[in-house]
Amino acid sequence: MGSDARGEFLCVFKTLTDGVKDDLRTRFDLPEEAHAYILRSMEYNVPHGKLNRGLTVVQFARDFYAAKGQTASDEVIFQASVLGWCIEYLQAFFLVADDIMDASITRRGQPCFYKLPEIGLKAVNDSIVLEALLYEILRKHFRSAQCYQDIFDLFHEITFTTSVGQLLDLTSQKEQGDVDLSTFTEANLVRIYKYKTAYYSFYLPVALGMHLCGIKDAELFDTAKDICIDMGVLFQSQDDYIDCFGDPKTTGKIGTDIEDNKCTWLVVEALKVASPSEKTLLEDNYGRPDEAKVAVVKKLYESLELPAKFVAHESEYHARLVSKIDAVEGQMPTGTYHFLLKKIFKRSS
Ligand code: GPP
Ligand code: MG
Ligand code: MG
Ligand code: MG
Repeated sequence: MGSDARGEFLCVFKTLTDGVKDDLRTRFDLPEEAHAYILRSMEYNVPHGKLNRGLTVVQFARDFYAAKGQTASDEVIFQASVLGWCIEYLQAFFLVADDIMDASITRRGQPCFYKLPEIGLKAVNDSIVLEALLYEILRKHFRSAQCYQDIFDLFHEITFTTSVGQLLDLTSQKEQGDVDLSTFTEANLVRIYKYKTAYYSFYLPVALGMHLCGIKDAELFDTAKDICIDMGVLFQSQDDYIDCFGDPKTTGKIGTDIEDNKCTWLVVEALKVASPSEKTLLEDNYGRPDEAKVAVVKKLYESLELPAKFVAHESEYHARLVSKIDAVEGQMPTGTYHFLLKKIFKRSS
C-alpha cells in the first residue's frame, strides 16, 4: 500500500471530522469554546501516528477481493477506512490515558496531551470523549449494516481485554524504588503483551476486515487470532526495546520504562543471564526517576549484550511467523499478514 492509500485514508479522516463537527452542533447546545476544544483534541490525538492499525483494515478488504479476482469497490474501501479510523480513535483514547499512567513526556513527536499546561488532567476526560466519538462514528456509518452488532461487540470486547492488559502492566510494576525482580518473568511478560497490545493492535484490524467482508467461519477468526497475537507479542517486545535503545527523534517518544519499573523484554532477558552482583545492581538502580540510575541500567543491558540478543529474538519470531502464515495459505488471504510483518520487522519507530 503506497502513499496514495495513506492520502486517501487521511481524506476519510477529514470527512469523519466534518461529520462529528456537524453532529455535535445538532446534538448539543454548546458554547463555541467546547466545539473548539473537542476538535482540537481530535486533531491533536488521532491522526499523527503511523496509522498501521487503520490502514490494515483497508488492506484486508483489498486482499479479500483480490483473492477472488475482484477489486474492492469504492464503497467497501470507504467502509474499511471508517472502521480503520474507529481503531485510530480507540488507539488515541488508550494513548492519551496511557501517557498519564506512564508519566510519559512526548508522543508522536509532540508533548503528550496531558503535558500541555492548558490540558493537564482534563486529558482523562478527553480520552473518554475520544472513545465516545468512536461509537458515534461507528453508529453513523454502520447502523444499518449487517455486521454492525458483531463489530460493536468486538470493539467492546477488545477494549475490555486491553484494559485488563493495562491492569497487568500497571500492577507488574511495584511502587518506584520497590523493585521485585521475581515478577519479571517471561510468562508474565507475554501475558501482558497479549492483552495490552496484541488484541487491539493486530487482531482487531484483521477481525474488523473479516466482519466487513462477511466472513462468518469461527475457525478462520481463531486462525487469524493465533497469527495476530504472535505478531503483537513481537511488536510489543520491539516497543520495549526502542523505549530504551530507540532514537526519540524517530520514535516520537521519550522512553520511561526503566524509571517506571516496567516488566519489559529487556529486564526479563537481563535477569536470565545476570550474575548475583548484576541482579543487585538492577535492584539498586531500576524503577527510580533518576537519570544516573537509568544510565546504569542501560549500561548493564549493553554489557549483557541485549542489543545482539534482540536481533536474534526478532529474527526468530519473524521466521516463526512466516511459517505460520505459509501454513494458512489457501485458507484465507495472507497478503494482510505479510503487509503487517513487513511494516513491523526491524522497525525503529
Ligand atoms: C502499550 O503500552 C499499551 C497501550 C498503549 C494500551 C493502553 C491501554 C489502556 C486501557 C489505557 P506502552 O505504555 O508500552 O506504550 P507506549 O510505549 O507507546 O507508551
Ligand atoms: Mg503503558
Ligand atoms: Mg506508555
Ligand atoms: Mg512502551
